[in-house]
Amino acid sequence: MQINTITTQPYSDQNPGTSGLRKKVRVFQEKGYLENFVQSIFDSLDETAGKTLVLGGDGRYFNRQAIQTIIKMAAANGFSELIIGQGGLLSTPAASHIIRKCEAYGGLILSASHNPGGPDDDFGIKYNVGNGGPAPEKYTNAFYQRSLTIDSYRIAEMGDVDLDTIGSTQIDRLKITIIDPVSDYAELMQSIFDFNLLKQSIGSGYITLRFDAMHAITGPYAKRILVDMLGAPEESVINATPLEDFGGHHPDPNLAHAHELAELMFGPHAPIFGAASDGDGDRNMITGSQIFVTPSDSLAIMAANARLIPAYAKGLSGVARSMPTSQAVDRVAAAYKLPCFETPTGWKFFGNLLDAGKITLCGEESFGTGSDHVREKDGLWAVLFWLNLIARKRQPVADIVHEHWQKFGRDIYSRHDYEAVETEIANGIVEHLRNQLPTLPGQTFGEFTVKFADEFSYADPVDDSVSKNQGIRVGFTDGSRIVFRLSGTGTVGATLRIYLEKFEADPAKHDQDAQEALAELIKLAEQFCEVKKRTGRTAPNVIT
Ligand code: VG1
Ligand code: CO
Repeated sequence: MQINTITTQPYSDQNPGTSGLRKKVRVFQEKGYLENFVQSIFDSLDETAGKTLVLGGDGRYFNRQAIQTIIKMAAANGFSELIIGQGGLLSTPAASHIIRKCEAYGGLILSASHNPGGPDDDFGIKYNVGNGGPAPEKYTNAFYQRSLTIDSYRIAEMGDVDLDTIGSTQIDRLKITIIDPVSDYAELMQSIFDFNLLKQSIGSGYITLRFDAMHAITGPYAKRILVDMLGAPEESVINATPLEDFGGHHPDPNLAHAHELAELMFGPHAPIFGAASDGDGDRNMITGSQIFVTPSDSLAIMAANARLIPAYAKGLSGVARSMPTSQAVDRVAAAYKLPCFETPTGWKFFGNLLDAGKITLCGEESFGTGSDHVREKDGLWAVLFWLNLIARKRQPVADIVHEHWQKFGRDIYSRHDYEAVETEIANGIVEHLRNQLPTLPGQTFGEFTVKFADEFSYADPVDDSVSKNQGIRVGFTDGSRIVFRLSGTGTVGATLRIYLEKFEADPAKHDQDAQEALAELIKLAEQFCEVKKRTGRTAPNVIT
């Protein structure tokens, strides 16, 4: 095999964000752009020679081309085996599982997750380490530093590999194995949940369900597991065919983007359970007939009921949530005397806690929940968790949620996103917020008195690494919070996220509309950050 060393110019913008490097497809198609980043990753790893790499993506536009390029580069960089999902497909949690199961050195996942796909939209690439989780910051910093000085990459001269036929081929010293992307993952799910009970509950008609795959990666996974294995009717899975452009939609599971499902769930013919997942299959939206479960509540409810699920029957070692996620899970942890950790946004911060056995469950407000079964958040896992819970409790979703609130109180929660804000304006907002931090504590605004105001910094209890500037928090004496941070996954300008939460202990007030209940905090957030004033906008782009 002829290996060529190609001279290249560094790009200055290959700094991975919250979850890998995400850019417009056209940027990735620029000369050497993809190659530079992949070589920067390979150069930063201790070793590539003789190692196994897992490779797959969410099937979005440019997936196949990128995979062919990466195969040739992996061959040139001395890897000895590549494990690739058929068709170049692997959901993010499935990739995480395969890395762990095959004891691979790491994996490359090609996805821009919930961002739209197509020639004019987004693409992304992320490196996962041997535990199956996203590379921690010390790696991603190294990738970025390397990308700033890179002057050549290595690529093998070889034809395109057939990605569609399952089986192994040997090309010189490189073994390439194409695997079924679903079967290992389906087997893992079967080892966690009570599939017999689920089959009965679905077969008897007690559980009726609708899963919206949003034309993204979870279609084949949901069909195999929910329809073939658990016996749900074919029509239970909608938008099940993965498309390169997700049918022109945002594959983002929330009430705004999964509107077909939302209409059904709040209409007269709603099934007992409805859910959706995102582009790469790691997010989940949970709904029941006439009710939407916020991701923060979902995490808390899972933690409170984990013993009902076979894999967690012995109880949890601890729980964790990202900083902007509501404190609902903290209340469960306090009641059950479980350790509870608060980490920065992004799944990479849960890895050490999971590896060290300090936590079993973790989640984020951004529709992400997961456990120690893999090292990524996992959409279908969350769906099966809820189905198993409904089957065990024999209660509809609304009853499960209301009972939980009665016991623990409700953390009324919402997130407001201002997307594609001019970078300079967004930086100005953050600066303005930062300047106010020293003066806020002790001040009273209407019914709210500021208890603390700071910029979140995280010291990892396992490896003592410190991550600074992870979002601005304003906490009030009654436990309410407003959090501000800039997104690290967008590809146009900056996205300001405002997270709002308020605790309500009184069951008589649990049915309030979140936007109404949070109205005072929403006003206060504007007073602090001036996003409307500074951008001239009148409302957020997305409210979740
Ligand atoms: C967002 C979410 C964060 C999540 C990340 C990756 O990041 O807020 O909680 O971990 O997306 O999820 P940011 O920096 O834009 O707020 V995914 O499903 O897009 O890989
Ligand atoms: Co995702």
